[in-house]
This record gives sequence, C-alpha cells and structure tokens, in this order.
Amino acid sequence: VHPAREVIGVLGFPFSKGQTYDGTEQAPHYLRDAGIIKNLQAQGNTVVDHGDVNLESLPVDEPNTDIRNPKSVGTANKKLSDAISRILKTNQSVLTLGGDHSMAIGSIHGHAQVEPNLVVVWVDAHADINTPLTSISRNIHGMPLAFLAKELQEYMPDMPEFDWCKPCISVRDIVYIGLRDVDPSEKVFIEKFGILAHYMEDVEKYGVKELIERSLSQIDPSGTRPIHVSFDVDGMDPALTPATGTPVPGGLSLKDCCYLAEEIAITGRLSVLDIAEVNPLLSSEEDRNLTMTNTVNVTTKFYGNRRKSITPPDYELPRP
Ligand code: B3U
Ligand code: MN
Ligand code: MN
Repeated sequence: VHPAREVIGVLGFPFSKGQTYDGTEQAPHYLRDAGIIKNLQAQGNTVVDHGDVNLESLPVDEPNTDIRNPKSVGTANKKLSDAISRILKTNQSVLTLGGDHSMAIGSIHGHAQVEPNLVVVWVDAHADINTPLTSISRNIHGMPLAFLAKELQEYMPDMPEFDWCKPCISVRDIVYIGLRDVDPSEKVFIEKFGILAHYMEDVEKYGVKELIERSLSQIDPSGTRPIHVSFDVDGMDPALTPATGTPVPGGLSLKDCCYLAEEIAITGRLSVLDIAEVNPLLSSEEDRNLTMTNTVNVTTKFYGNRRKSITPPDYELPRP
C-alpha cells in the first residue's frame, strides 16, 4: 500500500525544443497566471510551488541533425527526471507544467525511479511512440514512449545525451485515450505489442466511463498501482484548447476530460500529472485564455474538484 501523497508539488518545465514552435516554454508562466495554483488551494489542497526546472545552460544542437535538438531535449529531461524524483521522495505528488510532450521522458523516468510499479494513462490525439528511425516530423515530442518502454529498445538507436535514460516501463503499463492521429509506424507498434489504445471512435462507442474502468481494471486489477497521467492538451478538442502546436479536430469533450479526471482523483493514486503542449503564442488572446481556462478546469478535477461541487473542509454555515 502506498502512503497518500497529500501535498501537490508544482514544477514548471519551460521547454519547447521537442517540437517545431516557440511558445510551449511560456506555458508554465501562463498556467500559473491563469490561477492553476490558487484554484487547487481553494478546493482544499496543500500546494508547494517548486518553480521551474532551470534550463539556462543546455547544450547547443547543430542545426541540421536528423532528429531535432536531441542534446538539449536529452539534457533538459535529465534535469526534469532528477527534479521529479527529488520531489516524490518528500512524499508530495507532482504536477508538471510543460513544456512540449518530450517532457514525458523526464517525468515518467523520474517517477519510475521512485515508483517502479507505476501505470501510465496517456491522454493525447497522438500516440507519441515513434522512434528516431520511424519519425516523419523529426520531433522528439512524438517519441517519448519509445524512449521509455523496454520492449521498444531493440528499435532505438543511441541518441546523444540520453545515456541516463534507461527504459523503465513496459508496453503493458500504458493506456491511451483520445487517439485520432496515429502514424503507420506507431500503429504497427500498438498492434504488435497489444498496447491498450482507445481511439476517439472508441470514446464515441463506449464512453470514457466504461473505457477508463475497463482499462484500469485490466492493467491494475488489484487497484494499488501509482498512476502517471500524461495529459497532452491536444487530446481535448481544439475548440476547447486551440492554443497548441498540432491541433486535431474531433477530440475529447470537456465532459469526457472532467469525467476521466474525476475518476482518476477518486482512486487516490495519482502521483504525477503532466500538462503538455499548451502553446500560448500560437493563437489569439481570446483562444489563449480559453485554452488556459479549460486546462486549469480539467487539472483541478484531477485533484478532487467535482462537478457535483465540493465543500471546503472548514466551511461553516452562517447563523444569525
Ligand atoms: N506523430 C507525429 C505527429 C505528432 C506527435 N505529437 C504531436 N504531433 N504533437 C510525430 O511528430 O511523430
Ligand atoms: Mn498530441
Ligand atoms: Mn503528445
């Protein structure tokens, strides 16, 4: 049995080199500005803000490498991994504010050093399981699960500044939800390894409620394993989170995301949540605000906020 992680440690990862566009490095700032911490506190959580991972002195990548920015992505994620492990060891849970989704390499790696038995719930339009050899985009944010899953290592070339990153999860520990833009290579990996993958059409057919119940009881029948949620905001419909680099129409609704988050909260076993791919520089101010509002709303649901409403523990009814 795991000790409850009652305090939330917030950690910013101001990083964008895992993909093409500037801007995701500013997401931690915008999310804090949108009140992510205040909202969590207002619903009765104790929150410690650990600030941002210091990414000032990263190695400079050559401009025209096969894969975009491997050295800076490797080095930044090593720092993230260490920071996550350090916070988890103080018995806090971690809310990681990315950053592009390459952040999952450091985040899950750091988590696994402390909780080797973790399961991964991957909310995303994309499967993010390309290898450097299968990637069409050359962006490492489309590859994190290939770095992390043991079964894929025979397909992985050595990458500079990734020596520290030892695969630490199995393909059997992963469940996807929200998929709707999967590359042929990724589809082959999903099928070959039988990864639990819920595409948008499955969400349509069965609903998030049934999918999440079924998948958690399949990968964790005893209901005891620590949970890592890696939440790419492009899993949500772009009408809700337009400020992101690779929006794909037809995504998860706010209701889907709230339900998922509420169910995860009820388990009491969420130990790390990543919020990835918010890009405040890619949209109008109005769309940016909308993205922040919806992202903050869903995030609070992972930590106990309920649509059926919650009463703060110290609330007292006024008497005349
Ligand atoms: N699968 C594509 C597209 C993509 C992945 N993640 C995002 N886009 N955000 C790739 O780049 O590997
Ligand atoms: Mn995505
Ligand atoms: Mn992603």
